[in-house]
Amino acid sequence: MDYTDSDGVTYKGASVGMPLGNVCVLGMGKTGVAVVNYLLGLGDLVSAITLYGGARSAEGQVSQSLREAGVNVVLGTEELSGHFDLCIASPGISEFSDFYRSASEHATEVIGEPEFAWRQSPQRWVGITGTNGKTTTTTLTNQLLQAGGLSSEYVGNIGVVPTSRLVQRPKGEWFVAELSSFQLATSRYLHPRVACLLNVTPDHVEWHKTLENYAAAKERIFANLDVTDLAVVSDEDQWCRDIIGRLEDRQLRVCHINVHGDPQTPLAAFVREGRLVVRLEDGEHDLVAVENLPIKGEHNCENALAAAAIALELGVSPAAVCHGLLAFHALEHRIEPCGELNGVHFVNDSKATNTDAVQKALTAFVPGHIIVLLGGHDKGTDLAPLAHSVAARCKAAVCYGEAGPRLAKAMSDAGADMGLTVCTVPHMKQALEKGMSLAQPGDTVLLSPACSSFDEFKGYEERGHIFKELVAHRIGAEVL
Ligand code: UMA
Repeated sequence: MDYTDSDGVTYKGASVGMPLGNVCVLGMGKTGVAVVNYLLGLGDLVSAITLYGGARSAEGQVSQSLREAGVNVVLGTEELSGHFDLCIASPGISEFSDFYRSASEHATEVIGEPEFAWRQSPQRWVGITGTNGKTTTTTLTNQLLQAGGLSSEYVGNIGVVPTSRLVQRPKGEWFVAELSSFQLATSRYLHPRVACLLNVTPDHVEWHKTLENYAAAKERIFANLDVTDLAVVSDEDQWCRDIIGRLEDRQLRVCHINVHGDPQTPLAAFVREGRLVVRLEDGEHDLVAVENLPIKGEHNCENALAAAAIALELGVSPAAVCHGLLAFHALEHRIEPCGELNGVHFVNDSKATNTDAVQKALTAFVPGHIIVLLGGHDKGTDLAPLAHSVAARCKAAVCYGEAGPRLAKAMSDAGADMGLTVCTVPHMKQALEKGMSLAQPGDTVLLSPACSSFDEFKGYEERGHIFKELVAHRIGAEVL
């Protein structure tokens, strides 16, 4: 199963224009529905389409209209029956679930959705993964490619199902794909021209079962790279450094990212004397000063280095990269400034759903002037490293929600001798009130919760919106 395009390039494992046989799709969310709609458009290349909605799926408008279009929709079960040539699984369905296991027993092959989209349209993919920073880097990379006059769009975990964009995808367009560990775990031939790994820190163990599996899923982004491709990898955590070692054993081109200094490798993206520098085979590009980047914090500097390296590799001029970097502002819910009152700044970092994201966010502000609001649904993560950073950088930690008492204990244990004020309140609203009462001019009240939001909200977006509304309300009330 290989495909050679009109430019004579062969893509191993791609299946453009080939018969797919009897296909089944797992999951009836965004991914499942997009894949089924695409399959319906393939006509005779697909002999039958079955959609399994999962144990909790129920009859509704979506299932009804898909049935009318000729899809065999099976709801309320995770047990497949019959035999399928190919099964495409939604990313939320763990490889270790009964649903996935049943699919493996009833299908010749089970793959994830980005793998399927790649097989159908394998040219010009950039893949970006990592525990944190994926969405910012994906968005910024897409913007830099466009700044350089390239045609590109972002797809993937960021919220745009790649398969949903295939029909209208123009020839020559780049797909800048944010790829989650869920999506990568089930990939096989997926072969980006540039693949980027930003970091690996503990997350999503409930899906992958072990941290080793999680890291291995991330590493799959590089599985099919060859010597003409580029791997862009941070060398700042041990998981990434181990992966770099294996990539270099394969003689691949690896661009090391390091915000603390020149890694002295032939290909590198790093900070030197406060400026972003990217070194590729064509020489060194001194880009912009870190302080002029609109996105703040060490981790954002790393994201900018990664995006710049990718764009330069793909032929964007250094001038266009600089222009794009200086024009790129924070995304919603990621260290997003959302108001100021009497010299106190308010920042919404609701997207920080794990401890590592909070530790990174803390680097964006003046040490000793941060009041961090931590709390939400307790994921049971080890809190010691976070507590150490909070104690070193913050003047106060206000803990709330289900995880509030455990967070407060960890913060108190680490901050007892360092003057850290620690308080516990029931909900986010009271955490903001408490934070405001502790703040003085020059301080930042930072919502960077380190937890998911499901004890109080529908998701991190809702939490962030409500936080911003509360801040706006308080600012308005004080001003009036
Ligand atoms: N389902 C089951 N059992 C399960 C899980 C899912 O039956 O255990 C079925 C149900 O029918 C359900 C459907 O699958 O309705 C939902 O599928 P899904 O959970 O894969 O969600 P989608 O709507 O298809 O969205 C997915 C990604 N979701 C997940 O990875 C959980 C979205 O990432 C992604 O934006 C979208 O595809 C497009 O690529 C979200 C996410 O939370 C934002 N990602 C994680 C993260 O960023 O941390 C990885």
